[in-house]
Amino acid sequence: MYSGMDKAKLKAYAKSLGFRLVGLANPDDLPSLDFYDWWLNQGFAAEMHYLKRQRSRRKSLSQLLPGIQSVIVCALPFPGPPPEASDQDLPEVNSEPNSEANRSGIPSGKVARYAVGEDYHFVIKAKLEKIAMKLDAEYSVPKKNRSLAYVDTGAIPERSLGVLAGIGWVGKNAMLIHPEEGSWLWLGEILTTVKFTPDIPQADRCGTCRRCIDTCPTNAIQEGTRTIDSRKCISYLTIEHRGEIPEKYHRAIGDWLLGCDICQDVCPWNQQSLRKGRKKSGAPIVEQIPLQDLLSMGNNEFNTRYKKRALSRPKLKGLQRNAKIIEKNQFE
Ligand code: B12
Ligand code: SF4
Ligand code: SF4
Repeated sequence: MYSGMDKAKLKAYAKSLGFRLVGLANPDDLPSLDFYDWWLNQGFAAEMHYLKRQRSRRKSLSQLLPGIQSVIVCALPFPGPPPEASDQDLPEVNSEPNSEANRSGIPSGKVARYAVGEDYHFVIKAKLEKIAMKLDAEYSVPKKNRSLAYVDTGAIPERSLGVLAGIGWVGKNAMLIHPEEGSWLWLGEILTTVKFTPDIPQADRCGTCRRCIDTCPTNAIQEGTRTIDSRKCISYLTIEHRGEIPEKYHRAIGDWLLGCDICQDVCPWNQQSLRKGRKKSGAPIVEQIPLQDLLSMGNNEFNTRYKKRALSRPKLKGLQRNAKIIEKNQFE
C-alpha cells in the first residue's frame, strides 16, 4: 500500500487548514457505554431525545464505518476578536445578570463564544472533508470504505475521542481542555480505515480546583462525574429546550441570550491559554445582540441575518423567549 501521507504529514496538512490540534485515536479504545447509559438514566439528557436514539449507534464506530482503524480528531479554536479590537483583556466572570449587557447603554443579550461568526458545523466539515479526500486519494481507499467527516451532530463521542487522541483531558466542567489552548475549541473527526499509531492521552490537570463547580449559577455540574445535568444547564435551556423555560432558572440566565460560558471563563486553563496558545489571537469574543432588535424582528429578517449562524438553532421564537427573560432580569 502507498503510504505517502504518514502521521506527521497528515497532521501538518490538517494544521495548514487552520486546525490547531490534531491527534489520532484507536476506536477500539473507546470506553463501554456504561457511563453514557447512567447519564441518560439520570435524565441528564433532558429533552434531547436524539441522544437516546443514538445509543445503539454509539456502541461501536464500525457501525458507521465498517473496517474502521483510526479516528483523526481535529480541534479548531474559537475565533478571537478582530485585529483592530484593542480590548483583549482576560475574560470576565459573568455570573451576574447585566454584567456586560448594558455597557453600551443598549439592553443586550450575550451569545456564547462558540456561536460567534459563521456556523462552525459548515466551517469545520468543509475542512475535514478536504483531509478525508486527500487521505483516501493517497491511500487509494476504495469508494465503499471512504473516510467520513463528523462534527457535533453524529453519533460520535467527540470528547472521549479527543481524550484518546491526546488532545486534552475532560475537566470537571465536562469540557475537553488542552493545557495551552484551554477549552475554547470545537472538535471534529475523520473516521478512516487507514491505520495510524494512536497518540498518547494527556494527564488530568484539574487537581483540587473546583472553580467551575462553585461558579455554575444553576449547580448543573455533577461533582465527581465530569458531566452535567442538562436540565439545569443554561446552555441547554437557552439553545435546545423547546417551550417555556422553568421560572426557577430565569434569574440565573442573567443576560445569556444563547449558550453559557461561565464554567469555561472561570477555568484557569483558559486564562493560561491567553498567555500561551491564544497569545496572538486573544480571548474569543462574546457577541452582544440588542434585545429590541430581536423582539421586533420577523422571520424573514431573522433568516436573512442569522440563517447561516449557529445562533439560529433555537429559531427566532426561542431567542425571543430568551430575550424576554433577559429583559425581565434587567429591570428587576
Ligand atoms: C449534547 C451536547 C450538549 C448538551 C449536553 C452537554 C454535556 N456536557 O453532555 C448541552 C446542550 C448542555 C451542551 C452544552 C455545551 N456544549 Co455541547 N455537545 C453536545 C454533544 C452533541 C454530545 C455530548 C454528549 O454526548 N454528552 C453526554 C455525555 C455523557 O458525554 P460527554 O460529555 O461526551 O462525556 C464523555 C467524556 O467526558 C468521557 N470521559 C470523561 N473522562 C474520560 C476519560 C477517558 C480516559 C475517556 C476515554 C473518556 C472520558 O466520558 C463521557 C461519556 O462518554 C457534543 C458533540 C458530540 N457528538 O460529542 C457537543 C459538544 C460536547 N459541545 C460543545 C460545546 C462547545 C458546548 C458548550 C460550551 C456551548 C456553550 N457555550 O453554550 C456547552 C458546554 C456545557 C458543558 N459544560 O458541557 C463542544 C465541546 C468542545 C470541548 N472543548 O469540549 C462539543 C464537542 C461540540 C463540538 N463538536 O465542538 N452540549
Ligand atoms: S454552561 Fe453554564 S449553566 Fe451549563 S454547566 Fe457551565 S456554567 Fe453551568
Ligand atoms: S475550573 Fe478548575 S476544576 Fe473546572 S475544569 Fe477548569 S481546572 Fe478543572
